[in-house]
Amino acid sequence: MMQNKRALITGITGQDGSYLSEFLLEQGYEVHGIIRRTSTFNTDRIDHIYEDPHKQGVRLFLHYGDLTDGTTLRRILEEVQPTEIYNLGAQSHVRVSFDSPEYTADAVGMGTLRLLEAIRDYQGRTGNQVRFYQAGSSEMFGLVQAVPQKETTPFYPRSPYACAKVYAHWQTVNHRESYDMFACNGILFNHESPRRGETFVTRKITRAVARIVAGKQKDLYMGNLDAKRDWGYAKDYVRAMWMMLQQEKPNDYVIATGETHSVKEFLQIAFNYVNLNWQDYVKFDERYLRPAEVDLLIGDSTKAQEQLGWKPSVTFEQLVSLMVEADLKALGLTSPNAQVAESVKDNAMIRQELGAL
Ligand code: NDP
Ligand code: GDR
Repeated sequence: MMQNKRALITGITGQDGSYLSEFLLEQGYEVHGIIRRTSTFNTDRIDHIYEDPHKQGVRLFLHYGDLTDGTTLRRILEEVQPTEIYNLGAQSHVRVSFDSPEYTADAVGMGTLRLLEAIRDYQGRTGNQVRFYQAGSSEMFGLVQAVPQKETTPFYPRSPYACAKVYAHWQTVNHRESYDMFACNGILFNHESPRRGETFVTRKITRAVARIVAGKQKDLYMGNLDAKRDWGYAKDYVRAMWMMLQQEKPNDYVIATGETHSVKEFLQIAFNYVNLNWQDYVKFDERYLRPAEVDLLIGDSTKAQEQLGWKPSVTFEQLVSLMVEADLKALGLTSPNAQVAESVKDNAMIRQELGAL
């Protein structure tokens, strides 16, 4: 077990925050997370690992705060004195960022700067070193400049979200170069799981498939079905974040599977899994279109594979099937196709995920 490893995570209640917390707790870390005050509970994804802080031996702690509130970020940093910070907090929905561009820029762009500046001052004053991970995105590549996209591919962001992530990326690089901080940018391509937010396309589809089977939904309204994404499994991707912070020197890494698939292909596999034809259910609604679209993402993670020893372990078909399985299970349904269901469980992480549901 490691000694004195203390992580602070922004965005701990999100998909990645929840998997990263589990992973770090398994590695022996003390984990602190920043949560937002909301009028209804927002801790569903971490409830299973949360324990009463009055108990002996508890290693997960939550603090109220917000990336738009610099004073609180500084106070939490002083209190927690983390050795590693993972900045996963974000208004992370690309379509929504067109509706709320200013807030998105504040939380995603300025929020990262606030955190970096807080760390700079804290390190300067105490001499304690903090390793920093910034949750960068393949959306920064935006309009296709080259494929596959890698660390040296120029950015061309196509949404307020992506513009803010580019700003956060360069602030992270600039703090590394100006103040000798251990700061890394992960440039992560889309990664999904049964814990994915219900309005992202993958989960929207798999949830709809289960609800259609259950007779709770008839139609599925969607936007651009031709967009292509490089989709991986979130558990594989949080491991990469941690690996970046264990290196001797800070650096930036693309994390991707190297395969691309269209939204249509996702629909086809998800509906086929329950022996349905997606064309019978999917309808078009222009409100799911974006003012500017990212047509094609496919990542080259050679650098991460060579330097970190990271590689993805879940195939596209396994990912889609896992997500449909999980949504069926959540509604108390079993897969209509036992053979396919068994083949999904080839991977130990998938078995664990489905077992825990
Ligand atoms: P989610 O949308 O699932 O989670 C976002 C998290 O950020 C939630 O915990 C949310 O809190 C929190 N949050 C939102 N606004 C603020 C704010 N103003 N201050 C503090 N916290 C805030 O995202 P993912 O887990 O999927 O992604 C994690 C990070 O990685 C994000 O930064 C995302 O942009 C980035 N990313 C994600 C990829 C993906 O495919 N999943 C790919 C590349 C990058 P609450 O629960 O209260 O809403
Ligand atoms: P993305 O994910 O924008 O890639 O950002 P999303 O799942 O929202 O969209 C993927 C593609 O599907 C198309 N699409 C639809 N999308 C949604 N949400 N709803 C629909 O009905 C629909 N129909 C078609 C979209 O146009 C798009 O082309 C995700 C987020 O997690 C970001 O935070 C992260 O940085 C990137 O992935 C990498």
